[in-house]
Amino acid sequence: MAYTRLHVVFMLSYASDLRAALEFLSSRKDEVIRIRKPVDAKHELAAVYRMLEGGPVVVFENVKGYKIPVVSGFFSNRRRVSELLGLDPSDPMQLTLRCGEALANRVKPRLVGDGACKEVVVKSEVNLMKTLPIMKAALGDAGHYITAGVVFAKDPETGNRNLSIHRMQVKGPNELRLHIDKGRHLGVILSKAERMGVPLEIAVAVGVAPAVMLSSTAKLPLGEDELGVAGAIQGEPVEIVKCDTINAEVPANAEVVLEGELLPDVWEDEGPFQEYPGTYSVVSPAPIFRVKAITHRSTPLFYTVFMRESHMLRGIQGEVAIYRVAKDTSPIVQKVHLTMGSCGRHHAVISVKKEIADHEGLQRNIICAVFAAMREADLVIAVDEDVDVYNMSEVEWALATRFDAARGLILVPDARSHEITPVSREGIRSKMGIDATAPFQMKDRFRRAEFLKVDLKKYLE
Ligand SMILES: Cc1cc2nc3c(=O)[nH]c(=O)nc-3n(C[C@H](O)[C@H](O)[C@H](O)COP(=O)(O)O)c2cc1C
Ligand SMILES: [Mn+2]
Repeated sequence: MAYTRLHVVFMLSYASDLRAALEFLSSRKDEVIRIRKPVDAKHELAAVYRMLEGGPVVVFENVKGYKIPVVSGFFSNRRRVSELLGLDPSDPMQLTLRCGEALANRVKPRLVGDGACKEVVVKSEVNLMKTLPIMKAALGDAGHYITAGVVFAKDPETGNRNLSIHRMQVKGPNELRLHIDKGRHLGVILSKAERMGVPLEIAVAVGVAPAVMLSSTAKLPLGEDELGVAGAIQGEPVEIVKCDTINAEVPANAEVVLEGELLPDVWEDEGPFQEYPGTYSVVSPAPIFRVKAITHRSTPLFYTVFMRESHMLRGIQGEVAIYRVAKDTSPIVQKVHLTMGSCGRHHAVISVKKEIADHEGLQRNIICAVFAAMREADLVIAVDEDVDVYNMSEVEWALATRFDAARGLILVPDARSHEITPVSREGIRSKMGIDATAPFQMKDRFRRAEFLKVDLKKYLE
């Protein structure tokens, strides 16, 4: 489907506003399901969502004991993400390229005086569980968790803003424990505050524009503001407002905002929680987030993220990182895909176009570069440009017809992956590269049979 320039500009507004996006999707067939039957936030909501995961956006309108609906699933489906960004959904690679461009051409946020996120301000007697439909998802989870909270923090030394998503376990009326993985900027910033002996003020926005959500997983160096990426994705500056009780800014159109501070040097047990691989995390120490104020829209939506959406949010930005390094290694790279079956991070499929004899072999250099580009990339499969990297059945066809294990397998024993993967030994895991490309010299032998191009619609009328 061809998109005119005007169409793209029009569609971009959906990336800058969650409500506009929901309205747009609601006007289309099968994009949004509204569950009107009462659902318990404890276990039931997650169980129902799991049955619908990967399909429509789901709005739970009647969460038992709450007036606020739960919404989830904008990012559970790649086609939908492409459409929200005004891209052609039939070419999933556009999304990777668009997010890559956004990293290179950032648009700074704009401070405004007031925002819808402050229509209601609760400063006294903050009670998280009473106010917000915070779910308990898996049966073995330790408690109720906020899963879609974008943390806005400022480096106490430089004042630079940082965005990242962290799961948060409710531990009291105004207290959460916030999980921070190794290497996260929030962890670095918090340890600076701890060294200074001061609390780290943070704001957590739950329910933000799709562009802000997508930028919160962008891979930037410490000190660079992810909001600049969001501005570039949505094609206009993100409007931000000052918080009421702390020195931080949040998107003016956020649905719900928690203002508060991470206490210095107080870490308590958090978990277990169903981690991204679908297994439970081990209990580990986490900083305490003391909430001072909750602000929200007059009729807020409470955003909640489940597994597939989390895979997609990370996977897209992972592809951006892989594509950049792979393309720098050799321009024969065409498309990259981090598969959903590997949680959007462990398995990459890369297509290459070998045009001259000297291109032979480069696909293997590229495989090694991808191992280096992303530490969780444990399996990298190189295929030719005639294989659809987004279709795992196609990829399997390439393995069946173009891969010989004795010649095309690259093994790197005991490299570093993600420590949460149960099979890794505290993060140590072997990497496997598979060269499923046809040897350039024998291209003809591997050529796929061609057929006449026809327009099927004409025959179905
Ligand atoms: C839904 C979702 C949940 C996440 N939960 C956590 C978490 O609990 N702890 C964590 O350290 N990272 C978590 N992440 C990953 C970080 O948000 C992500 O890597 C981010 O880019 C880190 O930002 P930074 O580069 O500024 O540190 C999550 C990501 C998503 C999409
Ligand atoms: Mn960062």
